[in-house]
Amino acid sequence: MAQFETSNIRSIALVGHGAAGKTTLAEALLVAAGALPAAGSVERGTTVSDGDPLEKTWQHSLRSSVMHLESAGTRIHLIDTPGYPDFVGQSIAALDAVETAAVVVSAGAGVEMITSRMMAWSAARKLCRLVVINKIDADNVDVEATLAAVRAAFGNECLPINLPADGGKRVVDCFFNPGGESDFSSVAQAHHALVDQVIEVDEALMAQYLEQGEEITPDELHAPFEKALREGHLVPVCFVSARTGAGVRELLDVMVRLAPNPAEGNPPLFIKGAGDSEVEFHSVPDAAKHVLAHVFKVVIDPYVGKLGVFRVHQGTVTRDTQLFVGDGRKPFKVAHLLLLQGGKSVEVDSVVPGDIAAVAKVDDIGFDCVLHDSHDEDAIRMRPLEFPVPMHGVAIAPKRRGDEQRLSDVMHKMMAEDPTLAVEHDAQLNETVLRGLGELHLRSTLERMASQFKLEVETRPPRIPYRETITAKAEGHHRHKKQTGGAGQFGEVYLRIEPLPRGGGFEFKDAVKGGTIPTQYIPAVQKGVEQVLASGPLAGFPLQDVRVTVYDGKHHPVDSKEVAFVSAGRKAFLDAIDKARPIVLEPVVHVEVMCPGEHVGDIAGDLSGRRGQVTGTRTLQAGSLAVEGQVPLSELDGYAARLKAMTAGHGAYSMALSHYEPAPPALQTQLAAEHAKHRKHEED
Ligand SMILES: Nc1nc2c(ncn2[C@@H]2O[C@H](COP(=O)(O)OP(=O)(O)O)[C@@H](O)[C@H]2O)c(=O)[nH]1
Ligand SMILES: [Mg+2]
Repeated sequence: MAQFETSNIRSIALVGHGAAGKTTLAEALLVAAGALPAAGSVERGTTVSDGDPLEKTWQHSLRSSVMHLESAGTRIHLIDTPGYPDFVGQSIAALDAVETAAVVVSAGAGVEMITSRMMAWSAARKLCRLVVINKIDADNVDVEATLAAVRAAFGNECLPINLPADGGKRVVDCFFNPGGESDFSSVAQAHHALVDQVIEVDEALMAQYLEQGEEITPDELHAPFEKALREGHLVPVCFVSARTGAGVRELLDVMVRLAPNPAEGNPPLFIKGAGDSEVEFHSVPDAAKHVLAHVFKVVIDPYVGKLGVFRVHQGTVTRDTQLFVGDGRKPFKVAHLLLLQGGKSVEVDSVVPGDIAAVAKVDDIGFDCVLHDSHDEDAIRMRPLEFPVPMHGVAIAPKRRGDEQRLSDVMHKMMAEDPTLAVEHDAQLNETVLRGLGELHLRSTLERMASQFKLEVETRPPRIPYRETITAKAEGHHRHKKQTGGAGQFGEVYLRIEPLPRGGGFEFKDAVKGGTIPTQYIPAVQKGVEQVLASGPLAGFPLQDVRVTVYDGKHHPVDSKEVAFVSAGRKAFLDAIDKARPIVLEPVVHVEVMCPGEHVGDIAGDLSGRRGQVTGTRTLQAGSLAVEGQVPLSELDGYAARLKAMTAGHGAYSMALSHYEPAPPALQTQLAAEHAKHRKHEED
């Protein structure tokens, strides 16, 4: 396989709402570049990127898929991503592997929920953006209106670089060689709009253009074009039909000639060191420097094992390179270096900045880790991405007895693949809760567990993940003293507790003076205190946002033992909580409901009726709207069914944790009473 230099590499993610045609477009691009003899179809389950058995049954992408092609001496890495809110974690992660986000919009459906989210997320990540309006072949689509909607939603810097012609059967170029007739608007005008927009970022060129009235060639425009892309001053719009192939060659041409190479994009931000010595730095896309590569995707296959998919940001990785994982001390040797084509792969000798490749069977590799080859630069990581915090939960237990350990192993494997999955243990009910972004997300996770790992589970609705905290400062004290025949037990602890701001977690401080509690017993006190955290005394929920300061105590030269201080620490903490006005916190989620316009009133009214707050509505297109709001999670029980009923099946929603806030008093009392009953039951 030919080697490519960084300047001849492009990395592009196809992102956007579900059913916009991303997977079909990826297929069409592979065919147009000759990487694939003929296009498969999503419906028949024969595409390169939806190769997973579950994707074939569901007929849409559940995971991101990495592909590559070659065109005009350029290697293009493509990442096809899922477009449903439930699977958006994969799409967010892909943004760290590319310079360009190609946001695919269906000409029929227009701007949708994930379209706007991906536009915003990729802008926040400083990616160059390209809008691809797909399905220009389809019947009854108003392509002109879709372009207008894109510009209304994302600004006038969205400018067509080509336009549909012959009723969507082909496209005409507005940039390199403008000419011909388009189905709507003038090609010459589109050309001038582009040139005007581009030269705004280059004063010298602007002067040449304005004062001397000189024509500017596309070559002269290249550098300012890239600058305009980098600064978000220009978002080119292309038109295609992934189905008929119209505009696909032209899109490939745009990717080769205009999409930034790694040196033309905005370099990503890395962080190294910890605490005060933490420094931020940008990678340099230079093949001769130290290696910096970022793992943005991990696939765990029961047969092949773990595959770490990474983007090279700096340096050259060759077969036999020794690489460190994050701050790991022991390097691993790259045995096989793979370029992926969906589920298949080809081996290559080396990869350089801009390349996306994979290594197999390296245990230490996890999602989001950085691979590097410098011994002294430890703890290197990328500026973290923000993923939605999963709140949709299901309590699970293995169907077969004795599978508990395997369930825990499999869930850890699945979490390593998916940053939007979480597992919680409900200490009080001794129950395992799996959390994801939505019903579909959890269902596909459980299906994968069954099909891929042959692990079947029973499910039931989980408890709401309430939390407990305190609202006042208080002091606590306990003296643990036991005299049982021989050696006694003695330990005494004085501590102070105070509330931390929401999200502050837990802090433990040792302020003991003069060794009244000997240093070696402090960990025992901390252990006792931490025993309380999993199940708070008020209603049995995890306790958070508390600082505990141990400041005094007493010990006995003979009878003081670890157990004594564990017990004293625990009871002193309970004593303090009792006086610190403990309360129950409830999770409030951010919801986004997408529905046809006529149902907006009902949806908003219904959310308000659920102690919710509607924070806004956004027009998407084609008569559909997104209603955004915040609602306590406990009020969303059965919401999927309710939404279906309200919108005759045309609504969709997603949610993620917003914050925790005090539960209403009646709910507090109820939860505390249930806990008291439960405890009494256990004591009887
Ligand atoms: N008419 C038409 N249909 C298309 C086109 N591209 C994709 N589709 C169809 O739209 C549906 C969704 O396509 P898919 O590629 O799975 O979309 P994705 O969810 O964005 O990956 C499928 O039924 C495709 O056959 C197109 O250019 N024209
Ligand atoms: Mg897809």
